Amino acid sequence: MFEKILIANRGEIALRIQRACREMGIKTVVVHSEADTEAKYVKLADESVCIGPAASAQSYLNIPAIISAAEVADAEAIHPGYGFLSENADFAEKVEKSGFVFIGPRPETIRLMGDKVSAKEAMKAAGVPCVPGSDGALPEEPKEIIRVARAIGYPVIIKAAGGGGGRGMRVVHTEAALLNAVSMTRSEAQAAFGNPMVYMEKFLENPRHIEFQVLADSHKNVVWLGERDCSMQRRHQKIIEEAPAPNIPRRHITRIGDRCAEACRKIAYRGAGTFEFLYENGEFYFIEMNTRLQVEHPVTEFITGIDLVQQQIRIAAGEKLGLRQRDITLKGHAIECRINAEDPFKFTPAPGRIASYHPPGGPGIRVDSHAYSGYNVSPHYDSMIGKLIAYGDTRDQAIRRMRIALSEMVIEGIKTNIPLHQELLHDHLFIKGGTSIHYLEHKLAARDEAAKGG
Ligand code: MV4
Repeated sequence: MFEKILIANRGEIALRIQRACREMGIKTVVVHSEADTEAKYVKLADESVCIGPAASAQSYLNIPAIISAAEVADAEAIHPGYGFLSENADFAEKVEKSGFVFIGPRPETIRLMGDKVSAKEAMKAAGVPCVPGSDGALPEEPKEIIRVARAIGYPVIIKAAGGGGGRGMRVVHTEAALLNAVSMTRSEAQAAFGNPMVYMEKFLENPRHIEFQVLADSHKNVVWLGERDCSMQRRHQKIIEEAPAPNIPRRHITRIGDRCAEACRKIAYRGAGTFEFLYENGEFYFIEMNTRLQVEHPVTEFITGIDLVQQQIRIAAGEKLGLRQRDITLKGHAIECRINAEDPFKFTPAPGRIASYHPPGGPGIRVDSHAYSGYNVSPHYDSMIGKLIAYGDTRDQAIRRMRIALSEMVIEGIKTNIPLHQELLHDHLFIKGGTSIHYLEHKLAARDEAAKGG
C-alpha cells in the first residue's frame, strides 16, 4: 500500500479523500491555491504545498506545479477528486510518465470516454443499450445528415463528441432546421473543445437521469454497486441525488447493472466509474461514462456500506477487489442535498464569510463539508460548500431524517440553497418519487410565473 498520497483538489472532496487516507494509515499532502491557505483541511493534512494563485488555471489546473509538488513531497500516488483534472487524460499520462500512480482509470480509457462518440461505440459493442442515433460521427454531406435524421425520426439532438455534461448540444424538431443546427453545433464544438465532430441521437423528451456505479480492479474483477437517480437538477447542476432510484423494477436495474459490469470487463476498465443513462417509458439508454469519483458517491456508500474512496486507492495500488457481486447487497435508502452558497431562488452565487456554522446530526445523517464558522467562501470556485446525506431503512424514513437535518442546519452570514431543499423535501411529486430531469426547472418557472401574476 502507498505511504503517501497527494490530493490534487480542494474543498469537501479534499477532506473526504484525506479521511480515507488517514483511516488506511496513508500520509497526505494537499496542494492548494493562495485562496485556500487558511482552509481547515489544508491545516489537517500531513503536508501542504501552495501551487499558485486563486485562479484555478494557475493552481488546481496547473499540471507542472502539481507534479513538482508530488516530487518535492515524495508522494507515490495522486488522487484527482472530481472536476479540475480528474478526467484529463493528458494529466493522467503525465502523472504516470513522472513515475506516480494516477488514482483512476488508465489514460487511454479516460480518452476513450472523453470522446462521446468513441465511448458510445465501445459501450454499444459491449452490449450496453444506447440511445438510437447516428452510428458514430455525423458525415459531412447534407443529404446523408438528412437521411440519418429521417431514419431516427424527429425530434433529434445534435451533440459534440468533445462535449458532455450538457455542453455543446442542440435539439432539432424539423428537417428545415437540421443543417443549420448541425453546422452551428460543429463550429461551437470546434471553438469550445477543439474538435468539430458531432453525432446525432433521438431526442428523449422527458427522461429521468439514472446512473450506475462500478468498481473494477486491474485483474478483471468488476462489481456494480447499484444505481443513483440524479434527475433533480437545474442547468445541468444536480441538486438532489438518491439511491436506489424510486419506482423502477429491480429486475430491470439488475439487468442493466450486469451489462455495465460486463462492459467494464470487455474494455478492461480500472477504478471507479459511472455509467449515465436516460430512463424513459421503462427503457434505459446509455449516454455517457464518467471516469472519476462523483460528487454524489456518498448515497451509494450508504446503501452498500462500501467506502468508494478506499476502494479506489486499493485498486490503484494493484490490489484485487475484495468484493464479489454476490457480496454486494443494497440496503435502505439514501438522499443527498447539495448545499450551495447561492441565492435559493435566483441561483446567483453568494460567496462571503460564514459567520456561524452548525451542522446537523443524529441517526443516519452524514455531512461532507469543509465549512466552519469563520470560513470564507471564495468567489473563485464552485458554490457547493457541502453535502448533507440522509439514510433510512425506507425512502420515507430518509426523507423524514433529511427534513429534520435541514431544519437543524445553520449557516449564517451567506445565502444558501437550504430553503430550496426544504421546499423540495415537502414537494408532493418528489415525495412520490420518479420525477424527470425537467421537473425542477418547470416547478421554478411555474413559481416565477405565479409571483409575477400575483
Ligand atoms: C439527451 C437528452 C435527451 N435525449 N440525449 C444533457 C447532459 C448530457 N449528459 C446529456 N444530456 C441530455 N442528453 C437525448 N438523446 C437530454 C439531456 C438532458 C439532461 C440529461 C441528464 C440530466 C439533465 C439533463 C438536462 C437537460 C437535457
